[in-house]
Parts: sequence; structure tokens; C-alpha cells
Amino acid sequence: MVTVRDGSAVKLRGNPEHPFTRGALCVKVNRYLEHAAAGDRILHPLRRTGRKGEGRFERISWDEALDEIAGRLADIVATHGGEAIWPYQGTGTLGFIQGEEGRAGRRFWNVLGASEHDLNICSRAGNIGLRYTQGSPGGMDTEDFALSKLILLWGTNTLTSGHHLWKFIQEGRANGAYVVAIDPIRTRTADQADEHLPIRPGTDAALALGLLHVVVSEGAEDREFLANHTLGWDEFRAEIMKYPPATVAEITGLSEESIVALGRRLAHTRPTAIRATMGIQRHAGGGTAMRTISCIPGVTGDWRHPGGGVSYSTSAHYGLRPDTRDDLLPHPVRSLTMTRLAEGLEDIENPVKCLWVYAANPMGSTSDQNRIRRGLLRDDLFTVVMEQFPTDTVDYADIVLPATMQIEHADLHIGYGHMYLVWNEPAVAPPGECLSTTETFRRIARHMGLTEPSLYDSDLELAEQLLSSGHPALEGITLDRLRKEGWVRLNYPKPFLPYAEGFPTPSGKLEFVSERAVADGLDRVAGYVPSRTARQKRRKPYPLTLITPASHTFLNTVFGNNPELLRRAKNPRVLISAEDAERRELVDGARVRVFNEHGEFHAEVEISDRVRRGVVACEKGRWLKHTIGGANPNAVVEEGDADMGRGPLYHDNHVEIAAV
Ligand SMILES: Nc1nc2c(c(=O)[nH]1)N[C@H]1C(S)=C(S)[C@@H](COP(=O)(O)OP(=O)(O)OC[C@H]3O[C@@H](n4cnc5c(=O)[nH]c(N)nc54)[C@H](O)[C@@H]3O)O[C@H]1N2
Ligand SMILES: Nc1nc2c(c(=O)[nH]1)N[C@H]1C(S)=C(S)[C@@H](COP(=O)(O)OP(=O)(O)OC[C@H]3O[C@@H](n4cnc5c(=O)[nH]c(N)nc54)[C@H](O)[C@@H]3O)O[C@H]1N2
Ligand SMILES: [Mo]
Repeated sequence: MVTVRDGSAVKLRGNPEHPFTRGALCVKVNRYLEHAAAGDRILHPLRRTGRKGEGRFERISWDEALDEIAGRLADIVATHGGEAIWPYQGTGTLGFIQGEEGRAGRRFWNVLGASEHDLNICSRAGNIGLRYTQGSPGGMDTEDFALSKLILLWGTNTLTSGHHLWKFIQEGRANGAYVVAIDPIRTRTADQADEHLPIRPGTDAALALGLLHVVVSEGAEDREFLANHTLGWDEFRAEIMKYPPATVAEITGLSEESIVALGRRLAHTRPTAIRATMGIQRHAGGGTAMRTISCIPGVTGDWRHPGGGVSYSTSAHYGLRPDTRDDLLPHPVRSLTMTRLAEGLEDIENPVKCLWVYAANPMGSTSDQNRIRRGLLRDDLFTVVMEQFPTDTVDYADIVLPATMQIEHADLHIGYGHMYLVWNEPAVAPPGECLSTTETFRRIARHMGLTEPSLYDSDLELAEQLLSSGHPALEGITLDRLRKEGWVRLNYPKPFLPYAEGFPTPSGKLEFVSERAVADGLDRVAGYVPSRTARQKRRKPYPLTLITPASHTFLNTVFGNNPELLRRAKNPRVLISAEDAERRELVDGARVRVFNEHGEFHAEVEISDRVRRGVVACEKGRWLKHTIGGANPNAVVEEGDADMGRGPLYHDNHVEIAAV
């Protein structure tokens, strides 16, 4: 809720009546108004005057910018074909009108025949893994954690990356729930849990199988559920039998006792809720890890109990279907993969001639930073960046277009951790000459003389189209009502049993074995695929496993230029165990380089018992230009693929550390 005085936003607060947030904001969004009014905000179109990467620009008018863009795009389409354009859309906003969920701008790109953009950077591997088992990545209503008796926080840092859930966990605890954090790092969430299992990275599927081994040994599997609601139990049971606790202790680096103890708890505690978010799947075996973890409630029957099941994301429950008008494509086009930006920019057969970046900051957020830089330096690449701030990516742009922020444009939002549809009414007029994503594309289309009428649909028309998908979750939810009430809960009962009427898999059951997985070249039975770093325990010359999780003070790279948040975040730190530090003669606070064959970044060493031996951690989200050494952890992240959907490998890299 924004208070406006004389046309300016003067106060921002959460709405205390919102059932999920109850008015709480996070440390970052608390500073949103200050951020929107920041002195470095981009307010006008810019044209590059210096060399690429220097970040020197001159102010130009929108007309000049549109002239140049229209000319260059028409030229590229005529000479190289539309597929030479890569519309590189990121997660800067997840809105259905302005952002990636609605695939804003795609109708325009379809008319030009631009390449498809596969936005797989965040949660894809896990989504696919869950689809094999459950048929959908959609899981529990997170509010139902208040009903759970055992809560596993598995590869998720709730208090940092999604703190609204915490109050429901606390409600569950008040009713006797036991909370276990499973994370190689003792995060602030792990600190608050009843128990922390410091698992070796990339071995979670083995732990899932080991826990189920104990469940089966206890005779606690839900036979009725297995018989009527699952597929392939005999085969999956045989897989489980390969993972007795002693073997799993060996693989995961956890004690056999702790595995047996948790297995027994799991065997005898109904309902058990598993909150597993994106941390686990940023690994070479990450899709499989989510697939196998999601088999657990199939064995325990937790899906039949309110407060039981798996929670990864709720976004699949919404049923909004953006109409990107793929019928407008002049011919089928290739798809370029977001996690493979460096590779895409190196393609000489079918070169990318225009990189159009919006709501993304690949210089800071994407794997293999040094190769991306080389790609962005290409003289023959026409780069346009739609941005709010002079990010590291903006420095490489030919043309920069000033973008609105949340308080200045209309949008329709879902959540991936809750069940409400939210309307975002603009509170103030955009500053300077900033334009929303939709308005920017409407203006370019008009400037290019494009006649397709749907390119000119207004934001409210787009919202109406989204809401009229006919999905039962949206029944009775009109735009009028949303605008009046601000948010509306989806049409689902409370508590919510998402799979009470069966699973949306081919068999209608929870599938421990999957023919679709076989067709995709994967194992038939859910099992264990180690991550790269778990596969090679002692790989020289880069023996340490680097994890790069969410930062408490930044949102990916958003807010990475906010002076107060930068002050609080202090210098980047790399956490290392005392044994690993000692072996390298590193002292606490020393400046080090973290490096491998791909590059290096600098940080201060923090010797800490929060990380297990062999594991080091440094948070994501730093701007290169505001960081010592001018690089962030993505300089050492390999541009490789997870086992599903070509997901990224952010937590699965080998490094070495040395004093500078
Ligand atoms: N404050 C803040 N909040 C955010 C974000 C942010 O940048 N800052 N980003 C937002 C976005 S876009 C996303 S996708 C989510 C991401 O938020 P999360 O889903 O929480 O993902 P991560 O922070 O990548 O990782 C979560 C935890 O997984 C652990 N982990 C890493 N590897 C493994 C493993 O092999 N096994 C296990 N068991 N654990 C492992 C990490 O140590 C980390 O503590 O957060 C959102 N919320
Ligand atoms: N090492 C490492 N790297 C990671 C991760 C990790 O765990 N470790 N996590 C990954 C994850 S989960 C994600 S989702 C990606 C995020 O990576 P990206 O999708 O590249 O997103 P951000 O880095 O947050 O940059 C978003 C940019 O969009 C701008 N922006 C915000 N709103 C708008 C808008 O309405 N319009 C326009 N035009 N611009 C806007 C912001 O100013 C910001 O500069 O990063 C990934 N990078
Ligand atoms: Mo993300």
C-alpha cells in the first residue's frame, strides 16, 4: 500500500489484512520507495558514446531511440532473418502483464519472427522432476504448514528467501510440529530449526531413498495409498532397498543415527510437510533430486492429510494462460536457452545479431560471466537493454530504454509461495520518460508501422484476457473485483488437498516410474543422480564445492546498488570451515580469490562452522561494479546443464581459494 502526497509516493507498507503477508515486508522491499527515487535511476533513453562495457552514454529522445531501433531491427530481419533477434527476458518482474509470467512483448517478437527465449534460469529442473511424479509442480497451500506435525525444510532458506511462510511454520510448531533443516549450510533458517542435517551437496535423492528405507523397515508405508494412488511401487521399493542408512550415511556425509532417527520420525508422523524449493535443483542431479523427494508422500500417504505433501511452488495452481499469439509467427523459430547465453552469443552458424535484454541482468546473474562479457563486447551485436538502473549489463548496451517500477505500472501478479491473485494498480506517474514494458512494445510496434491489432491491446485488456481462461481456480474472479479488493484467493478449499481427485499424470496416479522420463532419456524409476561435485569428491586442482545461495539483502541483483543495503551487506564473504582455511593458511577476514578454470572473484574469508568441510559459500546478487575485484560468483559458475530442462548449476561448482 502506497501513500501518495502531491503526486509522489511517500510511504509504503504491507497490508495487514493480507492473509499471507499480514503486512510484513522484507528488508529489501522496505526500501522500495527510496530505491524508486534513487539518484542513479535511468530516466531517459540513452545511446552509447563510449566503447562497449564502459557505460558512457548520451541522452536521446524517445523518437531518436525508436528510429534507431526500428531501423536496426528491420535491417537485421531483412539480412539475417528474425531468428537473429534474441529477446532475453529475465525475472526482474514476474508480473503477468509486464513480466516474464505473461511473456510480455512476445506478440511483438512473434510478428518479427524472433527466436523463442526459454526462461529456464530459476526453477525449471525441479519443475520437470516434479512433473514426472506428480504430473504438476504445484504442491501444498503453504498456509497448511500450520497443520503439519513434521516439517522438512529441504534445500530452502525460508527466513531469507521466503519469510512469509515462517509464521505458518511457527503455528505448526505451537501445535507440536518438529522442524528439520536439510542444508549443507547452517543458514539462519537452520539456526531456528529443531534439528539441522548438514548434508553433502548434491546427495539429497540418496537421503530421500535412505529415509524411505527406514519407513519401509518400520512397516510404515501407507499400503492403501500405494495400492490405489501410485504407479510402480515394486520397482521403486527395489530402488529404495539399495539405500540402507549405512550406505546413505557414506554418500551424504550425515551420521547413520541421524538418518535412522529422521526416518523413524517420518515413518510415524502424519502429516509431514516437505518444503523443498530451488536450492537443491541448481545441481547436475537436481531435477532427479526433486523427482525422488516428491516420491516420499507417495509412500507415506501424506497427500491424503491436510498439512501433508510437498511444497515447491504454487504457481501451477493459478490457471492464467497468457495468449502470446504464436499464430503470428511467420514460420517456426528456434528456441534459445537463457542459461546458455554465453554459448548463444558465440554461435557463428546462426549468429545472434540483436540481444534485447529486459528485466534481466545477465552480467551479474548468469553463468560463466567472462564468456558473457566477451559475447557482449562483440561489435556486430546490437544490444538494447530496458532498465531502471545502470547495471553491469547496461554498460554493454547500444541503446538503453528507461523502465518503470512496480509503483508506476499496472500488473497482475501471482505468487509461487501462496494462493492469491494480486492486482497492482499504479500509484504514481512514471518519473522522467520511463515507460512500462507493454507501453514500450506498443510504441515500437507503432513506430515500425506494424498493423497486427493485438499488439496494441491495453494493459486492462490484457488483464481481462488472462482472467478469462475458464480455469476453475479463477471462477468469479473478475478484474473489477480484483481492482476493488486488491487480492483474491484462488477458488480452492481450505485446507487444500491438491491431489484429492488424482494426479495429472498419464496414469492419474503418483508415478514412481515414468514412461515420460524414459522418453526424455532418463531413468524409468526415480532414483539418485549425484551432482557433479558429489560425483568427484577429490577433484584437483579445484577441490572445494561452491554454493551461491540467495542473499538476505539483495533480490538476485536487484537492490545491489542500494547504498544502505550495500552498507549492511558489507564486503562479499566466502564461508569456509576451519579445517579448509587452515590447510590454506587463511586467516579470518583475509581477502581471497575464489577461482577455477572459468575465472575468479574476490571476497573476504569468513571462517565458520556454518559450512561443512569441503564446502564454501558466497551469496549471489552483487553488482560487479560495486564489488572488490569486479566479479561475482558467476565468474566461476560453469555454463553447464542440470539433468532436466538445461537448468543452471549455481550450487555445483569446483573451486580453489587463495589469499590475494
Ligand atoms: N532475500 C532474497 N530472497 C529471495 C531471492 C534473493 O535473491 N534474495 N531470490 C528469489 C528467487 S528468484 C528464488 S528462485 C528463490 C530462491 O531461494 P531458495 O529456493 O531458498 O534457493 P537458494 O537460495 O538457491 O538455495 C536455498 C538453500 O539450498 C541450499 N542448498 C544448495 N545446494 C544444496 C544441496 O545440494 N542440498 C540441499 N539440501 N541444500 C542445498 C543452500 O545452501 C541454500 O541455503 O528465492 C527468492 N527469494
Ligand atoms: N550464482 C548464482 N546466480 C544466480 C542464482 C543463484 O542461485 N546463484 N539464482 C538465479 C535465479 S533464481 C534467478 S531468478 C536469476 C535472476 O536473474 P535475472 O533474471 O537476470 O534477474 P536480476 O539479476 O534480478 O535482474 C533483473 C533486472 O531487471 C530489472 N527490472 C526489474 N523490474 C523491471 C521491470 O519491470 N522492467 C524492466 N525492464 N526491468 C526491470 C532490475 O532493475 C534488474 O536489473 O539469477 C540467477 N542467478
Ligand atoms: Mo529465481
